[in-house]
Amino acid sequence: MLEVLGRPNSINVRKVLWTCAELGLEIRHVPWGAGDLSLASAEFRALNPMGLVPVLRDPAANGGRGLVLRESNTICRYLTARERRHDLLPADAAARAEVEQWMDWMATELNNAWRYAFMGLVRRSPAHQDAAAVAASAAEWNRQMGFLEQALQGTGAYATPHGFTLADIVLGLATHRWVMTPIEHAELPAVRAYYEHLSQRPAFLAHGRNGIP
Ligand SMILES: N[C@@H](CCC(=O)N[C@@H](CS)C(=O)NCC(=O)O)C(=O)O
Repeated sequence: MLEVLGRPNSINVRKVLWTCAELGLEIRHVPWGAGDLSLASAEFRALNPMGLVPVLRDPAANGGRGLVLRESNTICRYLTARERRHDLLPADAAARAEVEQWMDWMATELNNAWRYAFMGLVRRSPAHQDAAAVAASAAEWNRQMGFLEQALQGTGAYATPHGFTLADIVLGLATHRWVMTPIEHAELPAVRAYYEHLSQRPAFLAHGRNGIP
């Protein structure tokens, strides 16, 4: 059976859990990084020397020799390709690139924008309590979310014109994080409507809009 390793309050783990649910995959979920399941342990480092979650184990891959994979976006793309679900990740190169540019943007520009404010306000990290830096991070976070607002105003529904895709899984989780973090939020009506629209999906309610920021 497929195994997804990683604590469920990690946004990167939740990308994989939500993707598995959309694909209808039966998985074993082991919450490494929570409780006694230390990411510093030799057992976990043998799977990911970088000590980060998520990790996917697919024992049936590579002709039965198995596959151990890290990097949340790569795992989501792998599972989608494995299941031949071109609705979630188009086969057409141009359409696929339109999906992937949002996945890359979320993991780089947007993630960098929210890090300080999120760590300070939600995780209450002692190293992220400088008020000016929190305010600057929140302002940049709102500015970046404005790009999603523009896109959603154009499509009227999802991030790309290609229906619900992997882009919406990563952006749905990012939107949830933005909504749940106690910053002064920019007025972004299309983003708010997107959040409600995604909430019609049971997998988003289970793995995204589930009270965990
Ligand atoms: N680029 C990686 C980032 C993975 C990552 O930063 N994971 C965090 C959780 S969201 C982690 O494992 N942090 C270490 C910890 O929890 O101790 C990915 O997308 O999978």
